Amino acid sequence: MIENVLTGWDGALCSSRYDRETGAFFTVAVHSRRRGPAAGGTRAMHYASHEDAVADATRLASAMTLKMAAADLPMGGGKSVIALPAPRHEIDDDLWQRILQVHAENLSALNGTYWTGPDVGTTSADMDLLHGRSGFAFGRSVDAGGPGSSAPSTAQGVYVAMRTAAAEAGMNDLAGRRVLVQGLGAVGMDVLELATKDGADVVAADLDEDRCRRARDLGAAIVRPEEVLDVESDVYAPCAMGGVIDVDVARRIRTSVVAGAANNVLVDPAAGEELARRGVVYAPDFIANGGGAIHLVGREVLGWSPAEVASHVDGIAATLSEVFERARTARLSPDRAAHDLAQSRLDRPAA
Ligand code: NAD
Ligand code: PPY
Repeated sequence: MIENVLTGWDGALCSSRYDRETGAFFTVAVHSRRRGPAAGGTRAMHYASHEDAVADATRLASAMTLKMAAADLPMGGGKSVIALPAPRHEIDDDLWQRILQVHAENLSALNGTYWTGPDVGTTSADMDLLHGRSGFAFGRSVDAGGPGSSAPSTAQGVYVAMRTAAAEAGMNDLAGRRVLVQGLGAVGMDVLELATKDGADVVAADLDEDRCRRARDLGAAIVRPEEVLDVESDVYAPCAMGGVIDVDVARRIRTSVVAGAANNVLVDPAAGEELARRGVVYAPDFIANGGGAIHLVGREVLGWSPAEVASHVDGIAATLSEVFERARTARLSPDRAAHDLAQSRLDRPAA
């Protein structure tokens, strides 16, 4: 029941709407506005139930609050989810445009309480339409006057996080190390390229054959999606969907480092404790994947140049080192230490 999702959530607002004409079910979750207006992408996909969509939106919005605070950005956390009437690839362009128009109405109704941006299932071109109709979308295409896709900055941040976590696990660099990339989308493919350039031995998986073919051309070995968690690696980079590591997976996964782009990688804090107990170094997702938020908020709110964005994305290394240091000193899992760090920044809202 949706009520059960919401009674277990500490966010500020969750607003849902069913549009009979398109068959799409929209949820905008605003977790916190303590540091500024809430922001986070719009995810569009097919869900098993409306309850699952609301649960995804609220969890993703909570993660955005932590991400903004950890990166010291002057925004709160929010997210929207469009539960589509069919898988994204089955939605034709005419229906998609009508769905986006309804979502633009949602953004206008919230009048800047929540700013959106791209996420799984939406693109910069979609942000052009949403921004044109509401004025509350980050991440427009360069042609429309925006900063373009956040994915390259996210990938760079994940790569920095991988290297920092690998050093924490005792590796000098990624050369000759086996890096397992799960999901070869906008972020995962760039992560694969960066790791390959570093001399890593990359193994990758995606549901999409074309993406696997491209990864093979870039030198990666391909495994089937359902085999990923059985593959032995030095670094595992979850770059598809979240919820991939529960306690059982944490107990058996054969890797030294987990550092990827997916939001909400851990099913619950106990999975993070189990990884730490086994000595697997986990780079908390809301720090490792903060590059996209740094790109969007840096360029569009703070007026940063691309070089300033790049320097802040590289700063993910220092934030992560602080997390590992806290974890060691306080004998906490890095996940717990990262929550504490983000909370301490939330308690001192941005000026
Ligand atoms: P994307 O939709 O471009 O790519 C996701 C890829 O994962 C697709 O190629 C898809 O086929 C693949 N995939 C889905 N399920 C899979 C499975 N079970 N096994 C293997 N592959 C699977 O999305 P993206 O923009 O690359 O984002 C990836 C993840 O990173 C998402 O969880 C997203 O929320 C998160 N993230 C993205 C950004 C960004 O800037 N794009 C920022 C922060 C976090
Ligand atoms: C994410 O980083 O998960 C996002 O949703 C991207 C984003 C970041 C900041 C504003 C809007 C979208």
